[in-house]
Amino acid sequence: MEIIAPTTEQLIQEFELKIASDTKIEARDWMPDAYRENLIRQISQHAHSEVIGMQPEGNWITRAPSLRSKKILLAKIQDEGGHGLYLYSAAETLGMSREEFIALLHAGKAKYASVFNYPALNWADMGAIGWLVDGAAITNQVSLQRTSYGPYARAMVRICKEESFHQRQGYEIMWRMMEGTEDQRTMAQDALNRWWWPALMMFGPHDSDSTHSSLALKWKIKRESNDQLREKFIQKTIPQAELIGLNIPDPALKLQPDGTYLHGEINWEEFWAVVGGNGPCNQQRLDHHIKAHADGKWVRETAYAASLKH
Ligand code: FAQ
Repeated sequence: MEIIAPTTEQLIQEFELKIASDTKIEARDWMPDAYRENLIRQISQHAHSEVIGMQPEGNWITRAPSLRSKKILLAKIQDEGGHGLYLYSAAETLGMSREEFIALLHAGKAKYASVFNYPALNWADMGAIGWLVDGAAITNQVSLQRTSYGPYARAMVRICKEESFHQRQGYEIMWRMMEGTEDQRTMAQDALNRWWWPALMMFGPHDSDSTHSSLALKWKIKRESNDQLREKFIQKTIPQAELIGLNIPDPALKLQPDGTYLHGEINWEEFWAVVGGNGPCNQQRLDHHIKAHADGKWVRETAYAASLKH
């Protein structure tokens, strides 16, 4: 019997039916090129963010104020490395190798989250990063657990469990500092002042300026828009700041009768400068990654050689 290959129209129809019925798209399934490309771009950016994101906190492991805080910070940073691993693996199912992803990062052609362009200046920044950066990341990632691509969705489920611990450890640092001395309270407020706006920038440009959102939302790669997620984060984080006596560094902040907050506008010029590769620590982050990757070459080669023996 002759087997007739489906036409492109039939393949598109089948793909869109799966999207409409919330059936996950798997690596073996046919998918439009634009769907594959958008996923590769987003997951690669996400994976690079997890790994580059280890640097601002890694800088503080040797200066943690107690053994307890050092152990927690070490475990947290190690988790972020693991998240990068799950995400590179998910992205590899789309047909690009880990080496290609890393080469694009090193060539400055792949992005990572803008927030990791900012320096971590003191211990309170460990609190602000966990509370705000992981807090923003988890707001986005809870939504991404329902993304239409199976390997990405499954990676997100595990990542979210760990990210929620990270958010709490960061908030605990801030809370304890706010219960401490006047100097500690000043440090905590200063860290919030420096990390608040970069954390809001993590959600990307306004929906009206977002290049990829319309297709990503249509194909359920993204389940909520940049502005919807940013708004969720803002509304839940302000009460957390108030509870421990911190002030959100936004003069336009105003509580409305319905209990939600009006807030000010992000400095978009700064955002686009950072996204364009001109962030304060971009070169330092890339140089460090390139060096660490070169230093680890012998480990990769040894692990590979050992794997051939079994
Ligand atoms: N930074 O059209 P859209 C973490 C770029 S994980 C840099 O709206 P999209 C854990 C965007 O790529 C944090 N670039 O883009 C952790 C595009 O440029 P392209 C990472 C940005 O993809 C915590 C252009 O602007 N999380 O923190 C940013 O639809 C602590 C136009 O933008 C994820 O990556 C930005 N903030 O929406 C680790 C989540 N925003 O590619 C260590 C997954 C936009 O055309 C320590 N990603 N751009 O050259 C996403 O959900 C999406 O990619 C968005 C952006 C929402 C980030």
